[in-house]
Amino acid sequence: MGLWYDETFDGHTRLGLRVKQTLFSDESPYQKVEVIDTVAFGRVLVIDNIFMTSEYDEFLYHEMLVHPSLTTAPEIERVLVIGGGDGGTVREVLRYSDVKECVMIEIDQTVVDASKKFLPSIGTAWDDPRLDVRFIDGIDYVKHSDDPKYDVVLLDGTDPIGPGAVLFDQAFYQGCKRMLAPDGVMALQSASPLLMMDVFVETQHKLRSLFAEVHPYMGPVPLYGTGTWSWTWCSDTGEPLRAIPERQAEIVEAAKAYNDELHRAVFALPNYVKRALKL
Ligand code: SPD
Repeated sequence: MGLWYDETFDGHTRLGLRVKQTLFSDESPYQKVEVIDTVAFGRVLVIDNIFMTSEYDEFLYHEMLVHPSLTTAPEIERVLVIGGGDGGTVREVLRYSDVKECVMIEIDQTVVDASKKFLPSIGTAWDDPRLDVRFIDGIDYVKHSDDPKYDVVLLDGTDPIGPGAVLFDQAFYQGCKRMLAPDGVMALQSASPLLMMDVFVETQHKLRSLFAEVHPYMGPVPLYGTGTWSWTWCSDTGEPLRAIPERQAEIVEAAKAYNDELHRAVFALPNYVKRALKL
């Protein structure tokens, strides 16, 4: 049978991957960081026993986090990414020629160093001169920074468990909004509505208290619990379905999943989600 690595979700359900070998394992000052090589999902980044991303399905997550906001924001010159230490999110952001500067705030340098070494197919844009990676605390940054405002803010955090839980706090979202230009767009991963309905609904309420337009959208990510995942598009102006065709044209050829039809489709919510959100 060989060796298996399990992520246990709620004490009752787990997803197991058959492991070929462990490539990296370290206890950083913040968390346990591992990279395992698996039979079915290729190399997988694991943080505190939670599967973060895999070579097999990372595009489904990263393209969906990035492209609905980058194709709809009025300006995309300055982009802020919080988290995303594997490099998949900044890779997608830097596909746009209109992006002049992408600041990535990641608290844990161990995640970036391990990803650069063991997940080179995910982080293909580390050497892009527009990228500015800072190993500092994102909470502190959005609360106190006097950097110029950003056109787009993307939150690529972990699950709301352990140290990652603060990335789901109202105070953190307020800070992110403080860093956003008035017409800017923020997008974030917002958990699985099936597995974490409470977190999902609570997150929507927190965001609705801050932004005039809050639109969750959904798609598959097989590596994550239940395989059903959500992201949320937020802004005070603008509309999530009004994508700029020239921007889409620039990235669609390299995209493995994103296209205009999918952009429209992911915002269509199933009834159980609409009812939970009283839409
Ligand atoms: N259940 C795990 C959710 C992790 C979301 N973020 C992943 C980071 C990939 N860049």
